[in-house]
Amino acid sequence: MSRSRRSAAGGIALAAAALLAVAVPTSVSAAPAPVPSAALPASTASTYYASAEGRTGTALKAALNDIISEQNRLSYSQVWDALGDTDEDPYDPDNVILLYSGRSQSKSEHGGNLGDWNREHVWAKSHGDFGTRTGPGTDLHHLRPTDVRVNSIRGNKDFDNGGSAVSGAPGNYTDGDSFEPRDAVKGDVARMILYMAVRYEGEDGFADLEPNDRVGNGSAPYHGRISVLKQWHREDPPDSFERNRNEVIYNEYQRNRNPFIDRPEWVEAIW
Ligand SMILES: [Ca+2]
Ligand SMILES: [Ca+2]
Ligand SMILES: [Ca+2]
Repeated sequence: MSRSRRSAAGGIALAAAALLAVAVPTSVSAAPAPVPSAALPASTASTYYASAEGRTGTALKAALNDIISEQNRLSYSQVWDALGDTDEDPYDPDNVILLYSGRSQSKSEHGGNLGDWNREHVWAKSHGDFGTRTGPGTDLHHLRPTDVRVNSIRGNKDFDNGGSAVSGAPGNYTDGDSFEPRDAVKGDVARMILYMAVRYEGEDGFADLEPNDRVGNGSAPYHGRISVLKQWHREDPPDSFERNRNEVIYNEYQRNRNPFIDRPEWVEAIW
């Protein structure tokens, strides 16, 4: 896993260097190009989030809910192929990268057998009891390919630090009431949970999903622990894989975005 991530960064650096080498001589007389925001081209950012700009707290959360609730919805069976695009291994278009184990595996090896990958609901689908119904049950912004066995070990546990090592998924830990993902996806997990809290406010036939600071939430529409998720969000900011995933969901599937990938500072502005 770490090897593909390191080479991803190296590849981007090389590509950027190549772009610079080409661009500099031809743009000598032009004004310097603006530095793009960390996540989103300025043209998209200024239009997509226009009604949220300058807000904080509940006003920001409400504005973002209005924006991201305009979306296309998938069936649960459509999620298989969609995850093949959103989570494609940047160095092997036949494979996806599994969230917790970091394994690169053939897109076609999905299903319910040991060694397959399947569709993990990062916001556990029992928390608010939405199951696999179109809506939160099929929302790509929190669905990820995972190893069948590791998905089962995670179950519907809340997220928190600690526990014993999960075999076959280096860097992941679990105990009786919580799960800690590997460092490289800690922030991804946090931003997925917080997306769900903003997107689902009890308005479309599903529960109002909200984070809290507990573990053992069971079937209540809450997910913990917010203090830990905020720490993970700070320690693992969005990278190119996560930003690309947001773009693919926006451009090719749902037409909505995860604001916390585009604008990480909005986590603190709300929570
Ligand atoms: Ca625990
Ligand atoms: Ca990450
Ligand atoms: Ca909510």
